[in-house]
Amino acid sequence: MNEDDKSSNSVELQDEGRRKFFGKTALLGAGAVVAPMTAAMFSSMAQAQRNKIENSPHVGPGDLDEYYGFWSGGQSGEVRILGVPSMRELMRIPVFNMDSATGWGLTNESKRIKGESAHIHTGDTHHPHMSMTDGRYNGKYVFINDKANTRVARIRCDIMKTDKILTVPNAHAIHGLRVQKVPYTKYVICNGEYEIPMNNDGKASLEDVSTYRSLFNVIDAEKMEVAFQVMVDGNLDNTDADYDGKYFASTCYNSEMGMTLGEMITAERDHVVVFSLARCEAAVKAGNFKTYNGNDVPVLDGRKGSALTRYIPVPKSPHGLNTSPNGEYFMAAGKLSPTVSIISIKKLDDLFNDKIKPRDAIIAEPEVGLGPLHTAFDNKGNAYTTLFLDSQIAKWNVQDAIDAHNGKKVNYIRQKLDVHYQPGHNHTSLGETRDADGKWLVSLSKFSKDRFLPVGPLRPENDQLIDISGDEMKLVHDGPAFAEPHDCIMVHRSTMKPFKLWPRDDPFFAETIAMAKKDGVDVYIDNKVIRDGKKVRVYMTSIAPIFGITEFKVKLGDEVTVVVTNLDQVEDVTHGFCMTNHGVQMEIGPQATASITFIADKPGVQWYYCNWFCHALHMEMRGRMLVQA
Ligand code: K7E
Ligand code: CUA
Repeated sequence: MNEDDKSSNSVELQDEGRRKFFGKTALLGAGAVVAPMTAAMFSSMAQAQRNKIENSPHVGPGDLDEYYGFWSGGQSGEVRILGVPSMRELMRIPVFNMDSATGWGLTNESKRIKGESAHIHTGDTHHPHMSMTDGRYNGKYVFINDKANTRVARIRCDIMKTDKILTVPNAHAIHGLRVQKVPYTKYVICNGEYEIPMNNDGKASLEDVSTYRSLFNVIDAEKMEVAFQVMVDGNLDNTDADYDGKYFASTCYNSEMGMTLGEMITAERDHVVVFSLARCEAAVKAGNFKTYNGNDVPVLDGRKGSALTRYIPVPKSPHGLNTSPNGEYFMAAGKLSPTVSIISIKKLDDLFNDKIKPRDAIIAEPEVGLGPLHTAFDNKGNAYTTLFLDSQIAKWNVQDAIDAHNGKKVNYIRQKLDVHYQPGHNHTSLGETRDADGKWLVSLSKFSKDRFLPVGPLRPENDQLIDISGDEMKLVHDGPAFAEPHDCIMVHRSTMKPFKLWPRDDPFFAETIAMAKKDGVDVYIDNKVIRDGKKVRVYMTSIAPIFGITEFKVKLGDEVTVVVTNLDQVEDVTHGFCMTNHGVQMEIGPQATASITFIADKPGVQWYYCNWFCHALHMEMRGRMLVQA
């Protein structure tokens, strides 16, 4: 590829590496990855040049996106990486689910990470959020909740794999999740949505609900352990942090503590609960907490009247909670009310010192439309709220809404744009950080109805891309998505530094390497079969197109662990290992070690093969296991 031709699209790290990669791969003859330069590619480069001016969603063949999008995979239990603005799906990161392609949930490495919940292969992910430093994405981790099994996972962004999964004790159904933004992500904050008896030991009843509570959870982001929990009144929904490192806020519905739908929506008002981080940390230090359910996690009492929290009344059943990127406001979307409640963060010190009443912290409550769920922001003082019932995005000006609240005659609504259909979350490029850039808005629409070819009764969702760089929002792309991306974030590509090869000493497979060492095996050199009673460990290297061991023998009923180390040093040359008829397969990335364990319960010859296309002789990359009866 010609340097000059590519200069209009120079990406900090990717392009240079890509040229090298193409060159190397071509030498190895590793398949049809080298496309000749076509007229279409030249014209797409010219297009890329124009993109800079027009904010076009068009990303031509061979051109790279400006943003990494991290998408929740909803009930699939995974996280997906999309390129934005092309909306091309680049990768799937299995998290709570089991994944046939990578062996996630099957390999010993992933089972160790899944820990006590390794037997659970379902999840319901909603809220992916990246770690920050001083209110800006730092490219280190993405955190995600699992509402279905009360878990929180961490994804390492250098390898784009899940590296920690925590089952949160005492709580039930982790829903809203965000990170501390300032000074850095020391804590991940998340809401246990459903109220359960404290303790939940089988002695409580369905009738007496007086001990039922929902918990706000503060998790140490590095250790991935619960630092403390705060017990509240009502059901916590969504949450966000300020830009001062002082307060967290959560929407809280069902202040009635009802157990049925009818009971949950009787009160005219519910709350935004604000948590004082300093007061909570001081209470933990002073020992002002209780423990429950036989574990030692400190649970603070943040119920109404507590010094740790303030309950700000807002119209009933609020849902989204979003901090404006200028650090001034928490915004709670009304859901059942057509309003967004704007809380002044500056007033929270006075509220906590009882100098003002809770409602005084609300400085405006603009009406934006029916069914407001979530709000996103640009860099020009505008907010974008999804209207679930109206199937629209309302663009409104925050200062105008505050002025209108104070009696000035201004129309704060800038535009309403139809989306298709029924949007839940929306998210702007960098909009939950100080770097909000006002370029793109994604509307995560829950229904696609007639927007795509019908594919049976189950339809995709529709993630719509909207250009917000001009005065008017413009819908530019429909993106079908499988179940069900609640939320997404967009991170500028300059923030991301993913590895091209695995570091040989990566902690991801360190325990497997340690096991090999105990067996006297250097996984980067040796090909060995070790018998240890009924357990057999098979250590083999792989380098395209051959496994280091092409035949081995075990006895019927042996527990066999196959450890494969990929010695290829070429980007993108991933091998696989699949033992036919045994339900095991996995991916081994370049320079990685991976292992999988199964019972040799079928006598006879069993072929194993590489299930990731790696070479012209990939089909021949296989070997035999003889199971002796
Ligand atoms: Cu609104 Cu789970 Cu963030 Cu869905 S939640 S929309
Ligand atoms: Cu190795 Cu295919």
